[in-house]
Amino acid sequence: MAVSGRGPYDPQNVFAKILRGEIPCRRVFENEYALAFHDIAPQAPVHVLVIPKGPYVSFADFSQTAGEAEIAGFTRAVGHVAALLGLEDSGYRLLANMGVTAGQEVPHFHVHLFGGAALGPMLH
Ligand code: DGP
Repeated sequence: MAVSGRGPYDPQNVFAKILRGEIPCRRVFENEYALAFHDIAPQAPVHVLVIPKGPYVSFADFSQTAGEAEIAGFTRAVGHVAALLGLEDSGYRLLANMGVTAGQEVPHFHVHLFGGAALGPMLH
C-alpha cells in the first residue's frame, strides 16, 4: 500500500530492518552514507535500490532535512553504484517515488537504479 511520504519515521519499515541486518538483502555497495542492494522484484535486468543510512521517510524528507554531507555522500554513492554495475557507458535510469500519488510503498527514502537493457518510457 502506498505511504504518505511524510513523517514520522517508522523504524519497523522493511528497509530499516535491512539496514539493521534483521532481514537479508543482496548487497551491492555500502559506505557511511548509503546501502545499495538488489530489488526483490526486479523490473529491469539491473534493478538496484540505493538508500541513505539515516531515517528519512521520502525524498521530500531527505532533501529538506538531511545535512549537506549526507546529501552529497548519498548522491555520490548512487553514481558510484551505477559505475560499479558497469552502467556508465550504456546508461541507466534513476527514480524516486514520493508519496501516495507516485505509489511509494516503503517509507524509507530510496532511489531505484534501472539498467542493463533499453528501457521503455516509464518503469515502476
Ligand atoms: P517504492 O514503490 O518506490 O516504495 O518501491 C519499493 C521497492 O522495494 C519495490 O520495488 C520492491 C522493493 N522491496 C520491498 N520489500 C523488499 C525487501 O524486503 N527486499 C528488497 N530487496 N526489496 C524490497
